[in-house]
Amino acid sequence: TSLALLTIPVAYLIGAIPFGYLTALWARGVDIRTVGSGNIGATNVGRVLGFRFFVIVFLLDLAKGFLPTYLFPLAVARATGQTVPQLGVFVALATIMGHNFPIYLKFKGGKGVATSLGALLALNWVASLAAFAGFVLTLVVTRYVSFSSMLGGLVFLAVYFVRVDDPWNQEHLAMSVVTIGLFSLLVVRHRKNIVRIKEGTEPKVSFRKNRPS
Ligand code: NKO
Repeated sequence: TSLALLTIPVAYLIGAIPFGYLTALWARGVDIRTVGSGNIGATNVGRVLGFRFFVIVFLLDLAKGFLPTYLFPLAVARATGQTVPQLGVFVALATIMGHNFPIYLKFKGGKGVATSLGALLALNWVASLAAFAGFVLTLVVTRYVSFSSMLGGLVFLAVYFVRVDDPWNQEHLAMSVVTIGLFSLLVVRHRKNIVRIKEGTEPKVSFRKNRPS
């Protein structure tokens, strides 16, 4: 179990790697926290540096959630010959806490959208793919990334709870509680976006090339 316990701080430190901040700094020398929405996520990096940087940061932030959540429980099982129940759920949570509250950036991090999707993909790919589909559809209709992210989270929650047999039994309790907690965190992290959407000042994305806003 000591090896299992060690995976949690390691997952936090991996999740805390601010790929959006680093990409903007290395590619253009800009501190992404001072431009656009000020967020270190893929959306803001794409907003400031261009769409291909959205893709790069999205995939890196997704990977830092997915890889630890997928690999650490397997590695622990291999090394010790025992499976630790629900270890993946806690590794997932640790990577997302790392992204949202990174030690390297004085604990001021992102909103946890891409990292949550990556981590949850390793735990429940069906609900995760549904969430991503919900995100894309909502984005096409509303053109608000923030609103689409929250709706994606809601789709994850809905699909997870519809498909699980008993969410409160031993086997699923951790996942059920963490899923609700992550969705709540996702909404809280978007509170400024929610205010802007109500005020009508939240920027929309454009799907056309060479067009402002
Ligand atoms: O700069 O405040 P901003 O406008 O950048 O950014 C708002 C945005 C922040 O998030 C990002 C990451 C974008 C990733 C896009 C793919 C998202 C797929 C959605 C699935 C959501 C699953 C979450 C499950 C939680 C329970 O929002």
